[in-house]
Amino acid sequence: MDEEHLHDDLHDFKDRNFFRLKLRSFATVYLLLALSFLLIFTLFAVSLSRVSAISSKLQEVPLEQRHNISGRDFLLFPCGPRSREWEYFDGKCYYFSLTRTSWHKAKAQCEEMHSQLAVINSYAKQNFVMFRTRNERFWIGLTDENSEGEWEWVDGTDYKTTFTFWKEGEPNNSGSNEDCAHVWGSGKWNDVYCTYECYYICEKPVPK
Ligand SMILES: [Ca+2]
Ligand SMILES: [Ca+2]
Repeated sequence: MDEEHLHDDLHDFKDRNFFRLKLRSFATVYLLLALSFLLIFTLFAVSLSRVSAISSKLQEVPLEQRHNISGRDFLLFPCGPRSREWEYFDGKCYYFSLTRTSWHKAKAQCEEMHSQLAVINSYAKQNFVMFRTRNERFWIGLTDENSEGEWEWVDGTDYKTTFTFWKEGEPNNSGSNEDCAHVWGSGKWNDVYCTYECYYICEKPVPK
């Protein structure tokens, strides 16, 4: 009987111990669960941030490609792929007009296109212009309107110390009324009255 009691007691103790153990193991399981949730949450947050980083990088790709394309286009069209009527020569861009107008209107039209009437300050540039204009007449950015005989380039280039390419006998200020310069036959320069209508050459720096 006693022995049986003892056995019961022992059994009871074992049961209690078992529950305690079980409780402890439950706590461990909960702790593990909580930890794994935390881990999962952290991983999720990390991967979410990576995804958003990647997606923002992906959004940058087309921009980069656009840069590459424009870089490639820049080699083909240094004056800009959207302004192919501008011709590149020696670090600058030139526009040869398709319509004729007076010197002042030509000057204004160049300015409207963020450029100026061409300043021919070297034989290389003269050659380029001559090749391009053939025997047609084109205004250049040279005038003595302010003071007769005092020729001035529109960009302030010093006329007296710079290259000139006048036709023989020009500038002659014919009829005391010739204050604007253009290239004409054989590409040489002539002064003519400023309301004369001819083509014109604009120039601008290579766009950045
Ligand atoms: Ca004159
Ligand atoms: Ca003349």
